[in-house]
Amino acid sequence: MSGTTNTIKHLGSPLARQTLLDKTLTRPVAGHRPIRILPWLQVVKIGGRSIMDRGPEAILPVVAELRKLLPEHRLLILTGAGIRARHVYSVGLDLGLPSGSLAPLAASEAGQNGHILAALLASEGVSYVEHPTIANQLAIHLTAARAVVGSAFPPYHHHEFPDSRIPMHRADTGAFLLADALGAAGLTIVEDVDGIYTTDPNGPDCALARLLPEINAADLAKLPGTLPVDRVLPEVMANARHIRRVQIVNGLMPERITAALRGEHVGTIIHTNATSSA
Ligand code: GWN
Ligand code: ATP
Repeated sequence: MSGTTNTIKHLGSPLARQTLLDKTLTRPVAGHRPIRILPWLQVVKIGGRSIMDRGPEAILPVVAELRKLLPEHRLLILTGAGIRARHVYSVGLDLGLPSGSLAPLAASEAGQNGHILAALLASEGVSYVEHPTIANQLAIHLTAARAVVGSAFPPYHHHEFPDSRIPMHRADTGAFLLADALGAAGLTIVEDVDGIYTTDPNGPDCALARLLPEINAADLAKLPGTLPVDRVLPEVMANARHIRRVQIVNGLMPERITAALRGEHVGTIIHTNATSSA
């Protein structure tokens, strides 16, 4: 053997020689629609303040409805944070904590609500699963049970964007990011109002509030005033890869959750215009 044989293995990669910042160069490689990891999964986000904080009066009918849904759908049920997170925000803000420190404090409240909901569904084989389990072992858990419960809050922790002192990526955003990344069949957000109104139906201008049966994410981003979902949600929706529509329904009328999962229009539908462009 001569000893001069070149044994270096060259890895051909269409992205090797170019900047990842130029979309005209990355699009031919990265512009395809990603696979749907769990295309049969329905994601349901249950409001922390709007449902869980109301106690048994609101929670038990929602639990009964979810229980009835199990033979029909496989569910990832995600919970929001609610009033305890608002309390911890105010304590933390008084102490000068940055948003990156407030984010995990609020997130743990979303997890607690999930533990509560999972306990109420445990007799059906439903468990609370941790964030790392959702990331890595969701499929096996959903093979063992028709549904699992998790925290809707995204675990940004100290990576939370410092744009505002209150963490901007909260439970609605976390639920959407998961549903879209998993290529789920749908996302339903359960609140205590019939959907998105032109102005808060429980606010000072409630007499002027008009329900918006549907709206696209770009128009929602421009809607002035408050929303029943995270302000940043429509901006995140602008980059949706799979989820084309999200429906916001009133969980105080729990039968609307079932109707929404069957594709009926019973709340506000937000259209995302999901595309495959890079
Ligand atoms: O603790 O209720 O998961 O599923 O964002 O991180 O702040 O953690 O910092 O697997 O990893 O409090 O401990 O807590 O809600 O988030 O969890 O019981 O590292 O199962 O340990 O990404 O649950 O918790 O709060 O979701 O949203 O141990 Mo909790 Mo949450 Mo449990 Mo989870 Mo965070 Mo883990 Mo995590 Mo932390
Ligand atoms: P979390 O899960 O983060 O705890 P949540 O989703 O349960 O929160 P809220 O963030 O309180 O609940 O959102 C629901 C509330 O938003 C409604 O009770 C309503 O009063 C209020 N709201 C504000 N603006 C609007 C709007 N434009 N249309 C509808 N509801 C609105």
